[in-house]
Amino acid sequence: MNAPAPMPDRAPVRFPNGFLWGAATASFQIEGDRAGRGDCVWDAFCRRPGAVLNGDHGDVACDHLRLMADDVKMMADLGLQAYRFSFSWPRVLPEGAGASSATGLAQYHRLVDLLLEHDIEPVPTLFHWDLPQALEDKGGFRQRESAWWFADYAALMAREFGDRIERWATFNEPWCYAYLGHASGEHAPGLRDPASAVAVAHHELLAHGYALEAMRSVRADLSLGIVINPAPVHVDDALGDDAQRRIDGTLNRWWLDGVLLGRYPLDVLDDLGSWANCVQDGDEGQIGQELDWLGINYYNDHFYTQRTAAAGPGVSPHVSAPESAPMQVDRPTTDIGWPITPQGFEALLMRLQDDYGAALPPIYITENGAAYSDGPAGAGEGPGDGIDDQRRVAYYDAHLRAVAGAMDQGVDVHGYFAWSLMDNFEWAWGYSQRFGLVHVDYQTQVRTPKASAHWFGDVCRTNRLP
Ligand code: IFM
Repeated sequence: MNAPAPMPDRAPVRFPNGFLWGAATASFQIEGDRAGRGDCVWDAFCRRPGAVLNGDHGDVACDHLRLMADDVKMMADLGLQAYRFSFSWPRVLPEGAGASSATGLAQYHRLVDLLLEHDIEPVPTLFHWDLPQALEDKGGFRQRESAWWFADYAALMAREFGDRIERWATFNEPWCYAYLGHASGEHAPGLRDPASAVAVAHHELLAHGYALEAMRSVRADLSLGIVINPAPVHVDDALGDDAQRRIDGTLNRWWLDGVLLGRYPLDVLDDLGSWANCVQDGDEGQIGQELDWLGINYYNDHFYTQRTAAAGPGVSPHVSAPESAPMQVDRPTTDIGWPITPQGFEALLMRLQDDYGAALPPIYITENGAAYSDGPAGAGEGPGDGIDDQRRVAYYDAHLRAVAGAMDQGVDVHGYFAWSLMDNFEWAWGYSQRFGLVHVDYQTQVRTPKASAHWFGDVCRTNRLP
């Protein structure tokens, strides 16, 4: 285990009045209640032997749909002002399209009611990777038609909830769904086909563009955004600068240029060659609809070197730089092995401002957080009765200071959501990685706020870093 990072002597930092503080989760990662919804790609992926660590799955997860009243009260007690969650598409449309489920919609109406009763703003995302399996069976986001499946679903949700929810995101981290799901195959649906990955990357953005239009035609007063996960890309000399450009192109510029400028970068289209033939005339303009806000998820900078035989049989998600492999760097890491690089967070926010200027809408940090295994005494590594996850506190403190540093230099950040409210299903890692402010005992479903939850709650309430 890494030693807790020392907390240097630092001055308190005050955030602007009205800065929005919250925590985030996603449907498949916490909801449970498998009976109440249609199959999604992650159910199928979890059933595939060896796909998910320990054969873990989302059937129960944090049992949040059953425990939602307690969970919302816990959020209020912690001092959260907003809660970012995702709607499960197959819970409201078990077949992905057609008849909606009254039960599924009622579950979300109850959640939204509870949040509003507790004065917590609901901030839903429409797609956080749990595509209805019924749609995957028709080709999923590889099919152009998926743009209209998604727009219809988005319009339904706007009609149901638009009177009580103002701020919405269409997609969460579409890069991950496209490239981890269809190129490296480490996520659902588990394909390893670069052409499919690029088609998914494009159709997700096309779906985003059509959804914005569809939702605005239901209600003109919604505040609509998308959540992406750009990161600074570093390469060593062995890999070289051109690979840096290519990785940066598909990881970062494809998404940012697409949604903010309404055009894909020409060098990226060149790199992708015939894989990008799925892009039709007029698509880029449709994708570049006006955004009310941009969600940025940041965990760490990315470091790459040349892939060698020693790097093992993995397939790179970076389809235009297949010769690349992740590089271990000599820096402290979180327990999932990700380097801790808060200075890269500030640099990323500055780059957004420098590269996109007036095209950049207000930014919300929609995810940021760290996996640390600290648990209650006897079950983990924390002392006493509490869970003294000071390493997570140090991570949040450093990254919030990076956000504040960028804001001091003019970057227009309006809010911050910690990932995650509670420990949950960490995709191919199963339940082995704990990102929560709140510890979850998966046997008993007992929730225990960690030291970081109390620390973060104070930050939310006081609007400042101590
Ligand atoms: O758990 C995920 C989340 O679903 C999407 N963003 C990154 C988190 C940590 O890996």
